[in-house]
Amino acid sequence: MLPLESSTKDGVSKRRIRARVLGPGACLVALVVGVGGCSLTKTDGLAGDALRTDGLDAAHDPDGRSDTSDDGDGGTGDGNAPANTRCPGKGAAMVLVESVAKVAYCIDSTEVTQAQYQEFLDATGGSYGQPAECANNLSLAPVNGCGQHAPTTRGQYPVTCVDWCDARAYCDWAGKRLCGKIGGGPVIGYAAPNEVEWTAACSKNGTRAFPYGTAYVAGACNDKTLDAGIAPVASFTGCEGASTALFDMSGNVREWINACDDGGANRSCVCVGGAFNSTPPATGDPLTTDLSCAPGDSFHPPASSWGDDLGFRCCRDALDAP
Ligand SMILES: [Ca+2]
Ligand SMILES: [Ca+2]
Repeated sequence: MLPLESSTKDGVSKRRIRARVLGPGACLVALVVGVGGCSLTKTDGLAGDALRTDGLDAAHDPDGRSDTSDDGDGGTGDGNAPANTRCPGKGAAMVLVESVAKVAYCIDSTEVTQAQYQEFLDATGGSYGQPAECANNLSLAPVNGCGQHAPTTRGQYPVTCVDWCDARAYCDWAGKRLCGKIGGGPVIGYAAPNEVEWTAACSKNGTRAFPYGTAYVAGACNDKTLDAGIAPVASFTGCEGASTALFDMSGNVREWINACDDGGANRSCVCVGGAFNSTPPATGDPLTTDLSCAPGDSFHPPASSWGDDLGFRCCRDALDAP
């Protein structure tokens, strides 16, 4: 069994699980994320450019457009990178990236915000078709009593206190998908980091340990160094990367991805990137913190879990270039 920390607040059981190398969920992380750590270690500060291909960075406009990333808003918290016509969908504007295999795909420029999530709840009346593995997910609303869901006053804060099925449903409604395998579908068992949408985008296809570079920078992103608590998305200009207009891939809230074990309704799913309460690497080793793009010690709680430090963002295939 996975180690479990639980607390009760307002009669609601809150579960947060710290990853250990135990159980099927841990195996998944070891395969999905741990291997990424190995890859990053090899390339960190060394010949990372060997893995790069032209057009990896949305800043270089792989679609030939000039507006992909130079939004000029400087991360003011509105989370609104200019829309990319190759990345349609509701919610956050998306950043266009390209895989090592030159597959173009899109990732939300920010964590999904409270305002964006509320739009989903309002539009659907809180009811949305779900796959069989989410049959037990009876509510799409953030868990009452967890976090501070107040979309009218905290609209630019990331939505939290949503479980994996809630995140999946939102992304589907938005015409996107919960970030998973490049090309679509879930990450099941082994996947190289460069095959995982979220991890590849964060690490610039395995060439960076952190979204902003190869080494940890204290204060760049919203983690325990700042002790600032949760913040509106895209608040920290130093936390932009690995593509222009891609924010908070490290810290603020950790993010569900479509990487679960095969446990059915009781499966565990991976959360990536760490949160405002994550401890930075004491030795500089990216494998010692969950704030890196491919952490050695990540989270993989049951899909039904939720927390005030846990949100998500969405991905999708890019439309063909015009
Ligand atoms: Ca739910
Ligand atoms: Ca984050």
